[in-house]
Amino acid sequence: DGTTDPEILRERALDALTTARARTALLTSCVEEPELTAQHSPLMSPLVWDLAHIGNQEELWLLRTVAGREAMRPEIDGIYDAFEHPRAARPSLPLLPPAEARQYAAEVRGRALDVLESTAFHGTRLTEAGFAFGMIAQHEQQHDETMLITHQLRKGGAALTAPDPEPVLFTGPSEVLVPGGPFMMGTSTEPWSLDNERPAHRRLVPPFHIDTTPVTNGAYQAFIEDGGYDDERWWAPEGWDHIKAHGIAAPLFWRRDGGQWLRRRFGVTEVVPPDEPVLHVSWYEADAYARWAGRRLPTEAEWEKAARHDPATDRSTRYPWGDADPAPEHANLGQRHLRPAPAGSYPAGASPLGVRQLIGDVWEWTSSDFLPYPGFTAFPYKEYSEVFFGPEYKVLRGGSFAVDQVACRGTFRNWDYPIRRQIFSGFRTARDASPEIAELA
Ligand code: AVJ
Ligand code: FE
Repeated sequence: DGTTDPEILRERALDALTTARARTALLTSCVEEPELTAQHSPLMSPLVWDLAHIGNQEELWLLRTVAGREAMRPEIDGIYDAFEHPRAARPSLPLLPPAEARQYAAEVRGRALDVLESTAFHGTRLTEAGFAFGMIAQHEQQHDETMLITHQLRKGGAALTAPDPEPVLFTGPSEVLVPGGPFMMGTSTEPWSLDNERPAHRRLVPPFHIDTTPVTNGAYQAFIEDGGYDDERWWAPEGWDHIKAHGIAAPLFWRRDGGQWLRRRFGVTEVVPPDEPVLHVSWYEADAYARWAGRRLPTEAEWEKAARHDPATDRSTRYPWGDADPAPEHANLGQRHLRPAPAGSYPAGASPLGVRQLIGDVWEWTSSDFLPYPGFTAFPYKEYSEVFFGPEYKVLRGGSFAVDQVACRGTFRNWDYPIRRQIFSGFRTARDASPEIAELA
């Protein structure tokens, strides 16, 4: 769990880097070479760009910054700088071909492991508790999730397979009351937390109800069947304009076939499973569904309070189930499955109040803009979080089945444009507690 022992953290850094590289290798070896350099969607980079970018970031931070080494190939830096070239323009760059990209990333890794051996885990903020190594493992895992999105967008048959999660029979209440009051949001102690998660600070959250599980495909279908996509009342004005301009009338990858909904999932077409959390919806769709249901999206603070605050101890824990690192019985993480688990799964991962699947399965849209916490300082670079703060981005929480545990915790923040839906996004809904209930809470 949240250890600060440098030797344990060094072991953990080695393990996190190795786990990330095995996943990168899988995602870039399960398709033929031409598919690595192809553009599967203008929304995404070619897979071979992600591969060399992973190596380039690792070189930049672990070799050049931590160890003070010279650039290995200074001429390629510009190609792999995410801010120099938008994704749609990346296929036409002089990218390293697959074999060279692999070789470059492997060479960087070999040297980075030497640096890991010889670096003290204290002294500078960058190396304190092995932060830079944890940051780079998280960066690689984030791009592995990005590459998995590219796999989902690619045409053609299945390239990846994974066992399905177990079915579940869930009979609990549909929502949970979270009592009002302050809680500690964010963290100042989690060693590998990223700048936007810091610092820990008190937040007052009025009492509210929140769904016990994410919203399911079945529930979302009821919104569609009720004409939800044709009723302007439910939609934020920009969302309404967007769905009408683009002919959006169902989650991405869904197609109606007679009386049923089908979806494409990693190269396979299947009937949409009604009890699974809905996936590939935009913030606008989540927001509209919630309004139709007489509810709303939770704020980011509500989500984190539901996920971390233990009313019995008045402490904020690292995860809904406590401070222990995630295990397979807690949450659907790490691409173990290629889909969310049915709503109500993972009772061992529930919060003290009984909220399930806050971690893993689907990224959950919140109503909140991506903003800095009071006392935020950009670290180690402004382009990770700071340049994205503002009202254009909405916060997503909790991670999806495609997120590795090194890049997932109760404080972890993700963000995207409200129109985005190729990401592994779903949501749950909330409502204010009525005044009488608020009194009791
Ligand atoms: C935090 C997922 C929004 O993929 O754009 C990767 C993570 N930052 N490389 C992204 C990231 C730099 C980032 N998100
Ligand atoms: Fe990156």
